[in-house]
Amino acid sequence: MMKQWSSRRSWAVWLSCAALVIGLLAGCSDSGGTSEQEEAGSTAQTGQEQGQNAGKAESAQEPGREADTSPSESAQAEVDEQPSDVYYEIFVRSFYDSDGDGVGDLRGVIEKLDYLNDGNPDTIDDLGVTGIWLMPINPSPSYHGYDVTDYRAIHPEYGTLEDFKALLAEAEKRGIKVIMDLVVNHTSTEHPWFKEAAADPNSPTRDWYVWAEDQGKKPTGSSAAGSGTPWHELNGAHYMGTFWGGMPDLNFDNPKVREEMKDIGAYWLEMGVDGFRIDAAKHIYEDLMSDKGEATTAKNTAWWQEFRSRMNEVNPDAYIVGEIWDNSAAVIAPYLDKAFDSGFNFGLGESMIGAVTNEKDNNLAFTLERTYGLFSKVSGGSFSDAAFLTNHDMNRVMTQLNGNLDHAKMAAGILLTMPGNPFIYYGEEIGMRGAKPDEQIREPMIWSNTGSDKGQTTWEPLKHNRGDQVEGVVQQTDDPGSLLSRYRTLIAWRHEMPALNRGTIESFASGNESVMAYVRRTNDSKALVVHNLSGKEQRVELAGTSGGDPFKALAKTTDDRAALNGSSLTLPPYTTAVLE
Ligand SMILES: [Ca+2]
Ligand SMILES: [Ca+2]
Ligand SMILES: [Ca+2]
Repeated sequence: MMKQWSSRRSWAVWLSCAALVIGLLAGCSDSGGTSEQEEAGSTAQTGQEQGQNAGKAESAQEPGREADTSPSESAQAEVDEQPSDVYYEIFVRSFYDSDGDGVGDLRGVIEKLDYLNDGNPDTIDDLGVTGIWLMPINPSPSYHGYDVTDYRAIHPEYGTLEDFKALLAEAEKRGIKVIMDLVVNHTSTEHPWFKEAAADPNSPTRDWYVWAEDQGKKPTGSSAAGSGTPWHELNGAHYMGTFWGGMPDLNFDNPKVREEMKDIGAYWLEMGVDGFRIDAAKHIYEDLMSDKGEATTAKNTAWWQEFRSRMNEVNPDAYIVGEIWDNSAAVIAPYLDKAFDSGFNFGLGESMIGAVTNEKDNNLAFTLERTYGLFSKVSGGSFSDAAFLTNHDMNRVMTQLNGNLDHAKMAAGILLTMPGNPFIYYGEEIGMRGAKPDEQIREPMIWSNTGSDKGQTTWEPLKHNRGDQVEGVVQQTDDPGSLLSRYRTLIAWRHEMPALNRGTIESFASGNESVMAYVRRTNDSKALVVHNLSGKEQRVELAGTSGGDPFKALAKTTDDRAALNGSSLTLPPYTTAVLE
């Protein structure tokens, strides 16, 4: 994935980058380090931080409203395309149960692959995703799995290595890539490495962890992940656990830890895994609040470059996406330099939800255009963005939207016309709801409201997704007006239009604040995406607003009443359309 794009840079983009870096760095003041204690069992993080960040993100974008100063206008010959897949994030425990114990498992995922993508481009009753991200599947004492006890095995409740290999094979048949969560910042306290280390200060794995007394450090300071004190007392000593006492941080200054983690990555790639979602990527060395800064980032990225380099020996096309929980592009950027293909774009998620909630354009394309200029430069043209509305650590988007189906459809419309790899959190496509605590944003996938599906998982009682709160897959599947149908339609557009699939993005001034518009452009095609975010019919006058060739045809629309008369585009309420 990295090769063919690597040297494609235009001079215009290069020249604009110096200014971009300065501008983006200026906007990167505080990075929400408190957002990340989820698997620590903390329920402290609520919509508050997200709300604050959303405001920040929007105001940062305002300057773009006036003038379309697209750097690509003068350099359309070469754009940095972003090869893309649509990924679907699966919490295996909640997805589908193959053996009747109420707990989702890998055989259950296999049974539902046809729902995700049946491998037949002619059928349209499947979602059409081309990648899945499995949340942790290794053995763990916790229901969520983010504290691992064996990095080379499968959680017994989820199945066996043979089941996993079968899943890889069945997914490949259907053109679905499989990436898995890799949680290496910390292990479980139940991991044999840690049990030995804690029991005996002279054990071979003692130095695999960070002990204050051994390293001559004072067990003071506060966690960079916002979980209070990161030091936890055990057998007369204190170990580092940035997220939670049950998750002791590994010591990446120990070469044996580095070798072990590279071996583990290689092990899964050799088995056929297509890549990794890297948990807590910036916390490898950012343990304490006082660690934050460029020197720590440099140590983090040096480690991830070393990891990447080893993965390239097994599969240079492996896709690696990092969880670097920060809204600032300047914080993400260093990780795209020969380390990760993508960093999840947390700020974009908030911008998308903000725009549909307020029914107003916030010109997020303006920010992306500049962000991508920076990412393109630092990655040598090899990055792809990773857009998402929400993930397993956030209140579900339908809950954030107060159950507004029109808004949910518009959010999907923006997400699935973004550059790079959009990620869908399981159940988002049917409007599943959920709010913290964490178990309640990870409730069982709703296959049918009648409870008639034998594979329905039941490990967690439904608080937000009962039959009177959300319609199941079976209830939505044949309804052209359902949210599920909208997701299918939008993903199908991506498969049909190269500009939507791998184009870059340029802001487009629609002259109408209820309309969000942007151009997606590849080196030989382009498309204009237009969203009417409001509940009223809107018009956009295209004449004089676009550089280069005008857009002449309505290629796609979610509402047949949309019309292009000459250069005048009319969009019914809550409509997404694409022009060529
Ligand atoms: Ca099961
Ligand atoms: Ca199909
Ligand atoms: Ca760490």
